[in-house]
Amino acid sequence: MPVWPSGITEGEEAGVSDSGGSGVWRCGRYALRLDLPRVMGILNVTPDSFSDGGLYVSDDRAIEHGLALASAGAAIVDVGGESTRPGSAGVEPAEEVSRVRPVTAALARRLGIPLSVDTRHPAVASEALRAGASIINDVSGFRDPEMVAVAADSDAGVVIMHMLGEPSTMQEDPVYADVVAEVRDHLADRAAVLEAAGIARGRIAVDPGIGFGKTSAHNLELLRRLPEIAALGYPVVVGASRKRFIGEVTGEPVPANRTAGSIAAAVWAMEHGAGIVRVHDVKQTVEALRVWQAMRGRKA
Ligand code: HH2
Repeated sequence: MPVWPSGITEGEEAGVSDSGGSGVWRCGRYALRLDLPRVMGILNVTPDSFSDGGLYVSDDRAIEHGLALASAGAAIVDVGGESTRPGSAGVEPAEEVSRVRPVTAALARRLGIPLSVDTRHPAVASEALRAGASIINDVSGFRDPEMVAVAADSDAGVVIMHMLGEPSTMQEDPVYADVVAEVRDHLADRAAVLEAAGIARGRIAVDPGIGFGKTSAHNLELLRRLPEIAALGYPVVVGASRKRFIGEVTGEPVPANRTAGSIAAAVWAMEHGAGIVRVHDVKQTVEALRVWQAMRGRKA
């Protein structure tokens, strides 16, 4: 049985009984140990995502790709039916449900790892949970009280991400006095709201929202000072994969060609307190993290 990087043996059947706060993230029927680096594989079932839009719009292709992400070592597969790239206008929740639900249901039947739903809409989150998802990944940080209610009514894990404004306008000259302090305080406030609504601390993860209302300098600062976000005590998710700041550093304009830069960011994030990295290139990232882990020993 593989010891790493699979999350497959770590559901309820593994008998993990931790109630949070000590390196375990509780997500529905799964308890994900975070003493090992975890990779969340991106499955965008959208026509317009910034790097892989249109590749997995048919259910069959999406399911096949989800299975491939898991066999490449993803501990979580993140299914998204709405692109939130800068300037995007959003989709109707009914359309988003029709993209996400069949793929989530099929993968939940076939995979023994948690699935997350990447959505800002309560109706989509609740349909995805019904279809078998175990995590709600909300890039708007559970701004909508209905979204908090959906999470509170479930036992799902939650990812609270920081975004300044809305995708349609978030890259129009974002300004912070201290980006890290503001993102950290915002995440702490949102986590307190979720805890007050009855969502146990052990179910909550936070994400600084790389690229969501941030310049390249902001993104680099957030990664440089990631330990300040990790000091909040929640598992930290980082999604830097193929994003524009990587292209700006390397000079690579095509998102799909930014794998090497993305891996550097993923390894840096793990070294500086992330527990989960959200990536497109799962196989390469898993291999890089294996080498990192072999040099470093267990994270603990
Ligand atoms: N980034 C994107 C989408 N969802 N979720 C979390 N938690 N963190 C992130 O950084 C994050 C996210 C944007 O990337 P992608 O899904 O590849 O693109 P698009 O929004 O165009 O579908």
